[in-house]
Amino acid sequence: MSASASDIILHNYPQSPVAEKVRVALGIKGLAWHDVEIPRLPPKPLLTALTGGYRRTPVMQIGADIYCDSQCIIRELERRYPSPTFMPSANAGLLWCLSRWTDGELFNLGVKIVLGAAGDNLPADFAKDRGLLYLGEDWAERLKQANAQLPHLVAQLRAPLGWLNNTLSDGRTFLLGPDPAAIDAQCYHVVWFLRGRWDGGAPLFSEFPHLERWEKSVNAIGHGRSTPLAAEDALALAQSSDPVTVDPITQNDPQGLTPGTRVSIGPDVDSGEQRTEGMVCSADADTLSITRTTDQVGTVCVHFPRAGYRIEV
Ligand SMILES: N[C@@H](CCC(=O)N[C@@H](CS)C(=O)NCC(=O)O)C(=O)O
Repeated sequence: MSASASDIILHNYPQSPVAEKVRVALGIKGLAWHDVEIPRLPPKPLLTALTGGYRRTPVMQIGADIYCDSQCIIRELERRYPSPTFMPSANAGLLWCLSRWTDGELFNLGVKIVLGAAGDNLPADFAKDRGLLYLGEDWAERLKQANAQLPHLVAQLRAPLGWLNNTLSDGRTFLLGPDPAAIDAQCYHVVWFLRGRWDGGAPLFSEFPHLERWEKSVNAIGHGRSTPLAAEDALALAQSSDPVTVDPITQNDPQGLTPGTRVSIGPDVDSGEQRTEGMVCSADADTLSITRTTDQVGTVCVHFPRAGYRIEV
């Protein structure tokens, strides 16, 4: 199955909770997309050829535009496909603020519980890779702590689960009412992850009947319509496409970025991840877009969120 330059391609793997967030988001909008399955562990040469180094999951590609991070992906999906909206609410700004918590602290708590509960049962290469990404340099020590402090971590999770359950207790189908929103996908991915990968998930969630009903409603949204695509075909498509024009840079950039500035960017954590280098074509408060040219993929424009990412000039 081949793809065209305006098609959505998601580089992901089935077990990834952050990819599940985006798959549900694609379901909310009822979109068709191509599914490129990537490895769970580096090296991921066919992915990093497109991103310039960023190795996390998922990444969205549309022609020669590469969108890194679910925050950036959800924003771009809303821009290109505004209806039905991800924000059926007058409080879109507040919902973006809330998503910093779901995607940050709540997701990290889920990861600590899953890794901590698995303890010594994790394959060594997986433990080292994910340990560095989510727990930092001293991950081995922190993994032991997470294992020893599991009841404490569960207590941290139980409180917000109760808040969500209370919100849903008036019988609403989704968190904001009758229509699903980005915040449903952003909360759901953590619940999906914990239920699927932690023995304690099902017993804990059974305390929260409204949350479980909501989980079923989100699950029933589905993932839109996906068809498999070979990674090589996605690369060839990038090579034969041109990036879309993005609005030029706005004023007052706190880091003094202007079109043409050479920068590197990566997640703002000490995880030793390879950073992506390129030339700024646009930077506003939400998004940095940089261009890169290589023989393998031609010229691509790689888009990152500003929130949660560190840019170095
Ligand atoms: N802030 C990123 C987080 C992405 C993330 O950490 N994804 C996990 C998978 S759920 C990951 O990349 N794990 C390592 C990997 O897939 O190589 C986002 O929202 O997209």
